[in-house]
Parts: sequence; structure tokens; C-alpha cells
Amino acid sequence: MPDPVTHFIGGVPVALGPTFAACDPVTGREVRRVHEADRSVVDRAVAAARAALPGWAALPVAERAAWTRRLGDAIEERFEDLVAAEIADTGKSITQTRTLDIPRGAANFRAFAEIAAQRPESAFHLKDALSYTVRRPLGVVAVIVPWNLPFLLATWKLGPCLVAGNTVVAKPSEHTPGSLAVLAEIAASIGLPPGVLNVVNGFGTGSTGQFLVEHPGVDAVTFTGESRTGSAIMKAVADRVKPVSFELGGKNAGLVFADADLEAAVEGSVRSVFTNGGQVCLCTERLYVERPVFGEFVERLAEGARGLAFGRPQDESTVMMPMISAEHRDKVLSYYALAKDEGATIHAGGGTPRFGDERDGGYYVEPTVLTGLPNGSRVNREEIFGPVCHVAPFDSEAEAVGLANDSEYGLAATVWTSSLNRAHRVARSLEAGLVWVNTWYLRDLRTPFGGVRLSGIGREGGTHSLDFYSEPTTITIKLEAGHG
Ligand code: NAD
Ligand code: 6OD
Repeated sequence: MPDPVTHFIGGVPVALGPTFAACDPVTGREVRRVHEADRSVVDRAVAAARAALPGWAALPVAERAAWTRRLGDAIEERFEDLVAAEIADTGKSITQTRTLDIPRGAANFRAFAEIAAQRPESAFHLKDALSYTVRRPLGVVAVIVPWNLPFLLATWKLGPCLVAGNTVVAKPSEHTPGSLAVLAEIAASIGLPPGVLNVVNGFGTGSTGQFLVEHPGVDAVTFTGESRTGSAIMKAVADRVKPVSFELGGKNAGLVFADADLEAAVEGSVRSVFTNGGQVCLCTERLYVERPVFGEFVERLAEGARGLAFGRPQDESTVMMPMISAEHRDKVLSYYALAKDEGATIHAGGGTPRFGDERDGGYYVEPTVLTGLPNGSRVNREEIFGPVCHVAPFDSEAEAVGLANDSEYGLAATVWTSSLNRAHRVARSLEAGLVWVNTWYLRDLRTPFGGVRLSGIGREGGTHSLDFYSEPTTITIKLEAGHG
């Protein structure tokens, strides 16, 4: 990967625009510089995508699927480079990066190749007519993604978007340009037609992201990130009524019933609260536990939090990772301070770890378990996006469902119970796009993924993604009767 990191436009690296620093979250030190795309660079990327559109859109879906399959294969060939790029930007543990982030990149391209190539078409025979539907790509699509799962989330959009016949200008987060820079090299190395995939780097508001979504040559925007940013993008595209697909924030609830396998509920909750340093939109930040097991659950969860290994990213036993930036670390710590001010009891964490080495300059915070705050407190209402959860007791199923649904968000929820009836009853009462029972973040890429309320608009996954990335045209042909 070049330093400074370049844009990728029309199949070639483009080193234009001022540069900004990318820092290693493990140490806080600058590791490389990145070019920032101004309006003229964004113009150039959109023009390249537009020029490539007719040829790409005209390919049979089987050929586009062959290209995205090739991307999946080439990702495996560059696996360790992608792992290194992702770790350099995020400080993720090598074990997670090797088992989740990068493999899902390859799987995203392959899965959507299969889903698109095998998608059945339907026709309706009317009395004297035949009615059928063709799907056309949206055109040039802006793909804007966040820093928490940079490669997984970018490829989750790129796979279906490209296979549906669109061309793309993608913008990674300013914090995590590395893995998409490697993907651009991969696209060039396999000879993906120039302009089909373009990547521009830069910031959001007043910078590359805003220039991209506002650009008249961009036909649609697919975005994953904060709800507030989704709202700003929606305003920016309102005049042109561009289609938007939004995967936004969460304040996800977990319900633990007294009849649950407590060990599984504790282990599952440790995973759902602390994975990726709590920086996954699906992470649980509010736990509600039935009163008879509340005390034991809190104790065991706190013990689990204290036991999470803070090694270096390259150490296979490491679990905890730093926050992405000093700003985000300070935001998370401000919620720890707020919880203390509001009278919370802190059962684990609540501060920053000390290492006695260069990691003390990094962006680490302690995994934290809180109790004692009302559901209306800011800690229980606002997305923190760090390794922290609040645990509260409940006395009835109805109360638990009411507490879980009392949120402006509605992305994901977990339910821990051994009762099959309760599992079905509670799962369907939860106002969230995704509900896991006795597990968390178990995924089938064909199922709809997304949230309600502030958590997003639309669904991704399987044919739901393909539906967003294409527009149907219904064709009805009158047939003349009596000539057979
Ligand atoms: P963010 O909204 O700050 O940034 C996301 C991306 O949008 C970045 O590339 C950023 O540069 C760009 N951006 C920012 N302002 C913009 C603007 N005005 N116009 C165009 N682009 C703009 O989010 P983040 O801090 O990078 O990520 C964390 C957030 O993402 C959390 O809220 C988390 O819940 C959410 N998230 C949601 C999902 C999901 O699937 N629902 C997945 C991952 C992350
Ligand atoms: O697994 C996925 O497909 C997905 N979109 C995960 C989102 C995680 C949010 O941080």
C-alpha cells in the first residue's frame, strides 16, 4: 500500500489532494498519511464510474457474478495483506481479523454472486397479455462506510451493488483507508474493468463524503454509520430524491430470563457486549435480567469483563482492542464519568488500562459493567459504541419487553431463555430488525439485515440488497388472440 494512501479512479491510483494523518490506535502514533479528495477529485471519480456504467450494466449477470467471484478469490490470495492493513488502522486482534473481518469480505463477494446468478425471474400470463419484470441498476452508487468493521461492511455493500450492474465510488472512513486501498490493488490486479470500482479518501461533513453524496452524477447512496450522519445525508440528497439505504446506530437490548442456561447467557453476553471493543452496531449496551438471577449474572458478567485479555493485536490470545481514535475514546470515557455522576454502581472497569509501554499513548478503555441507572438515563438511551453495558433487573416478561422497546433505536436484540414458547413470544414482541435467541451475531447472508427507527432505512442481505441496488421495470405485452 502506498504512503500516502492514494485514491483509486478509473483503474489507477490517483495521488491528488492534501494529506492527513492516519494514526495507530494501539499507540496513538501517526503511521501513514492519506490523500483527501476535494470536489475535483470526487468529480473525476464520479465521471470514471459513469463512463464505465454502460459497459458494466450491459454484461449478463452471470458475467458480473464471475467478476465478483474472482474478487472473492483474490481476497483470499491477498489475505495476510488485508489482515495487516485492517489491524494497522484499527488495532483489532489478529484472531478476530482472521476469522471474521477478512473472510467475510471474500464471502460477501461470493455469496452475492450466487444469489444474483440464481435469482428466479417471474412472468404473469394475463388473459391476452404477458407481464414480466426486468431489473436495471440504479447507476453510479456512493458507498460510504464506517471504521468499526471497515472491510466487512464495505464488501457487504460492494458485492450486491456491483453484481446488480452499478458502478461505484466508495469512501471508507477517514480512520480506516487501508483495507479498501488493498481491495483497489486487487481490483486492478484481476483486471476489473476500469471505473467499475473507484475509491476516494477523506472526511465526511465539508469534505469528500459530503461532496460525494451531493454530486449530481451520483444516483443513489448506501451508507452505514451514525444515525445523525444518516440524517445529514438524507437532507443532502432530498432535492434529487436519491434512493438511500441506511444501516445506522443501535442501543441494543439483551433479555436474560431466569430459566436460561446462565453460563451460556453470561458467555454470550460477554461476546455481545465486548466484541470489537463494543464497536459493533449489534453490540448489547442494555441488559435486562430477571430478578432471581440478577445478582449472580452481574457478578459473572463483571468477572468475564475483567478477564478479557489486553494483549497486542498480533498476539493470538488478545481479545480487547483500542477505541478507534482519541476523540472516540474520550466520548466513551465521558459516558463512564456520566454514569458515575448519575450514581451508577461500577462492577468492572470504568477507566483506562495502564500498560507501562507505548500502548499508554493508545486509545484503550476498560470493559465496563454498570448497574443502578433508570431506563431514562442518558447512559441507557444514547449509543456509546464502546465496551460497556448497563444491567437492570426485571420482574415479568411484559416488563422486560417494555424496557427493551423503550428506545429510539431498534437494530438488534438478544433473548436468553430455555422456554421455546417464550423465545417465540418475546422475539416477535421486540421492536428490532434482528433478534437472536440463545446466541448473538450468527449470520446467514441471505436474511434481511437492518433496523427500525433511528437504526436505519431498508434492509440489506440476499435479495433485499439486490432489490435496493436495482429498479424494476414492469413490461406488459398485449398478445393478439386467435392466431394459434
Ligand atoms: P459516521 O457516521 O461518523 O461515519 C461513517 C462514514 O460516513 C465515514 O466514512 C464518514 O467519513 C462519512 N460521513 C460522515 N459525515 C458525512 C456526511 N455529512 N456526508 C457523507 N459522509 C459522511 O460513523 P462512524 O463513527 O464511522 O461509525 C460508527 C457508527 O456507525 C455507530 O453509530 C454505529 O452504530 C454505526 N454502524 C451501524 C451499522 C449497522 O449495520 N447498522 C454498522 C456499523 C456501524
Ligand atoms: O454482518 C453483517 O453483514 C453486518 N452488516 C454487520 C454489521 C455490523 C455493524 O457494526
